This record gives sequence, structure tokens and C-alpha cells, in this order.
Amino acid sequence: MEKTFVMFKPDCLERGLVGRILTRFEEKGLRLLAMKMLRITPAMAKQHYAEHVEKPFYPGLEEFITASPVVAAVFGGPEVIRVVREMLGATSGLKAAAGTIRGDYSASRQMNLVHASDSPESADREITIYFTPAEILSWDPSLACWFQAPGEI
Ligand code: FUP
Repeated sequence: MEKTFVMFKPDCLERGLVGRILTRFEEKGLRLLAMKMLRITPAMAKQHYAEHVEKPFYPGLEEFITASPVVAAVFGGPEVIRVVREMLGATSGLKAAAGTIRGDYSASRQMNLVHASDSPESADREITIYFTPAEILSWDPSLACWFQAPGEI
């Protein structure tokens, strides 16, 4: 089963939107495989956003992502990397389509509430930053048979 890394960012916790957004993922039928609350350190921020560290917006991004706790999670499901990215919408909440999570709840490019991996390589890399293999649980929800037909997974 494909896995993706999802992070509820500081603005999501400060605004009390974790439950509401988690509910959207659960209602979609994505399988929660791991979850923890933590405070991102500057060193972790540099590792997570390695591709952006040299960019002019990085200092502000690091200040934001370390400002309050986050909730890190792993979800599994068919095509889950693409599905979660589409549920989030465009990076900027100002551009994200109505009906997407960012389109409905964010009016900012930096404070866009939730991060999700954009490729299988990113998912592997990001999951490893936040979770040990033992923290990722393999389980079969009883209702899984009512979310996908046999052979679809
Ligand atoms: P995404 O893949 O949607 O998380 O977006 P990016 O990898 O392009 O950007 C990573 C984070 O940097 C985003 F959450 C938003 C933030 N960002 C800024 O704060 N300013 C910018 O100019 C571009 C991105």
C-alpha cells in the first residue's frame, strides 16, 4: 500500500483545525498508519525543507514551522500521495480551489495548514525524518471492504 507523509502545521494547531482536517482524510477512507505531536527544531526544519534552505523565504518558513507544535502523520491507500495533494489544493491558499482544504481554510502561501509529500521519493525521505519503522502500524480496518473493492488496493 502506498504511503504518504502528512504534517498539520503550526497554524493548523493554533487555529484548532486539526480535528476538522483529519476528519476529511478519515472520511475519504485514507488509512491512518502513524501519528505524533512534536515541536520541530531548526535542525529538523532544515532537513525537512532541504530543497528550500537557500531560498529567500526560508528564514521566515523556519520561524513559522518551529513556532508551535505540529502533528505528523502517515496515511496509506491507493494513489494516496496524489489523492492527498489534490485534497490540499495549490500551495497558496489564495490560489487553491474552493473545496480543497487550503482553498476552504487558508488565505496564505506560508500558512497553508498542511504539508503532504509530492512523490514516492519525498514520502520515503519525509517519513524517515519523523518516524521509526516500528511506529508505522500495519492494520486492516474492519470497514476497509466498504471503501475499496477487492483488487483495487
Ligand atoms: P508544497 O509542496 O505545496 O508544500 O510547497 P513547496 O514545496 O513549494 O513549498 C514548501 C513550503 O514553503 C510551503 F508550505 C509554503 C512555503 N513557501 C513560502 O513560504 N514562500 C514561498 O515563496 C514559497 C513557498
